[in-house]
Amino acid sequence: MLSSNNNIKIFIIGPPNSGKTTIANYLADLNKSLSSDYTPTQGVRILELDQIIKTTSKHSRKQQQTNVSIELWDCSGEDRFKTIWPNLSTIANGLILVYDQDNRLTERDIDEWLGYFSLNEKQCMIYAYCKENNKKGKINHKIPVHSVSINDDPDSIKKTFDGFLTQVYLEMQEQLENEQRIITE
Ligand SMILES: Nc1nc2c(ncn2[C@@H]2O[C@H](COP(=O)(O)OP(=O)(O)O)[C@@H](O)[C@H]2O)c(=O)[nH]1
Ligand SMILES: [Mg+2]
Repeated sequence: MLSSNNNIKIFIIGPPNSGKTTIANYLADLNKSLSSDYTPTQGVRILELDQIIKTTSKHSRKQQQTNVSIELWDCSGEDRFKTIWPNLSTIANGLILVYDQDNRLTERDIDEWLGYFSLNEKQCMIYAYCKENNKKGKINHKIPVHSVSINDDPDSIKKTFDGFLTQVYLEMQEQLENEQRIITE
């Protein structure tokens, strides 16, 4: 199926209470103050944001700007909702796994979380979320792991997200070109 490149769906998954909703709200410019009451997300909530992606054309080397609309799918981390993920994986363009650095995941846990979605490495990113200035819980994985904190350095969340978005967009473009090549061959 040919996909439109201007609508990008990014799924945010990870254990309950790890910071997924906080990060999604921050990226969508919703609320910037933290509430101490924890309300687990039920199922999934979708946040929409518009953004400009800057890339360099492969052919002319010219700078290009593309307006994209992004859907952030902020998913519940509870086990009972995981069964629908393999189906949703067909519409996902990118996947962000968030874990709390105080409750770090093992490499195997990470593979299990990412395994619900059949996306390639370029379509995935991991946030090691830090609530209390503890930057020790970052683990190594072949998927890039970014240690982030909303209190300490919120800009790094935005910066790493923007970089990831460009990577996802380029990957979508490549997949679209491959689909078009197959059709015209
Ligand atoms: N102290 C502190 N609490 C935080 C921070 N970020 C998030 N929280 C709290 O951690 C809890 C879980 O966050 P949430 O984003 O809802 O996690 P989710 O279940 O992964 O969506 C909430 O009560 C947040 O207010 C932080 O930087 N510092
Ligand atoms: Mg949540």
